[in-house]
Amino acid sequence: MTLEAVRALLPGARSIAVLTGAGISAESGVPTFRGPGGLWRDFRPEDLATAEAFANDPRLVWEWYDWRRQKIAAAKPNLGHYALVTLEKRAPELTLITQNVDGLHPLAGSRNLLEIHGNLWRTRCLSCRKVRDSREAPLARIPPRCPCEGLLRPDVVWFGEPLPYDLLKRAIRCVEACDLMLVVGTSGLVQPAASMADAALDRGVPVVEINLDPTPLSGRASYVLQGKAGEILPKLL
Ligand code: BV8
Ligand code: ZN
Repeated sequence: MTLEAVRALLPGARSIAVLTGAGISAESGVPTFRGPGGLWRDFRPEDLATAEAFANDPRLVWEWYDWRRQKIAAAKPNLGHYALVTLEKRAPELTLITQNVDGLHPLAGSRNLLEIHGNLWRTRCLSCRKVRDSREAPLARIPPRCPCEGLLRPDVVWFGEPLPYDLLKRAIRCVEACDLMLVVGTSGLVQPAASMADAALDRGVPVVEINLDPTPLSGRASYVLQGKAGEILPKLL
């Protein structure tokens, strides 16, 4: 049974790298990007999550983020998030790399966390560049403005924008140092996150995919556990 084989790998793992995507928050009621219900007013994420879309229509882009912030404000971490917190406590070393911007991993208690696509609970001012925490949902004013009168944007990485260099460097370094990698709830379509598993596979390190559906990684992963992250991860503990 694959689940037993993967469970047997955990006690001996010295350094675990975990990569998560929107699928780990699905059971918390947070819509995924490419699954059913993930769309908003028939827009594709690639159409709205760009600097061009924001420059053209900051109000539309902020209406989408305000909708997501309200959904996420009502969401709680699920058993998948908490299982990764437990695993981080047990393993000698575990780095959690997430593409998610929903803030549910830090809320669940994950510490060694790299939010490589940013966090939608932070804003950045286009004028004075100040980054702030902002928990207001719904936003009182759309688009929100800085006290300096500058336009605020969500502090997330949009398509066509580079990932924060230090976070990306740390993520690649931990994948290159790990002796086990878990890839949970990601469709494996967005780069550079989607290529991280290759850095582990190329070194012969076991890569375990946990996903509802097959993805481009499934054919190369060492183990594929098909199902819900909130059900599978606790069973691995
Ligand atoms: C960069 C933040 C270079 C915003 C996100 C052509 C033109 C332009 C660019 C490109 C191009 N081709 C490639 C690129 C690069 C581009 C890219 O990859 N595009 C894709 C669409 C082809 N990448 C970029 O632009 C990146 N930057 O390359 O910069 C550069 C370098 C130097 C200088 C200038 C530029 C930036 C990418 C980051 C984009 N930002 N988000 C926001 O979220 O608002 S990406 C967005 O997608 C989210 O972060 C999300 O996490 C991410 C990936 O999606 P997933 O997490 O995988 O979610 P998805 O819905 O797709 O899948 C869910 C999965 O879960 C499914 O498999 C499902 O089966 C599974 N699931 C569902 N329920 C469960 C489950 N699994 C388990 N349990 C469940 N219960
Ligand atoms: Zn400002």
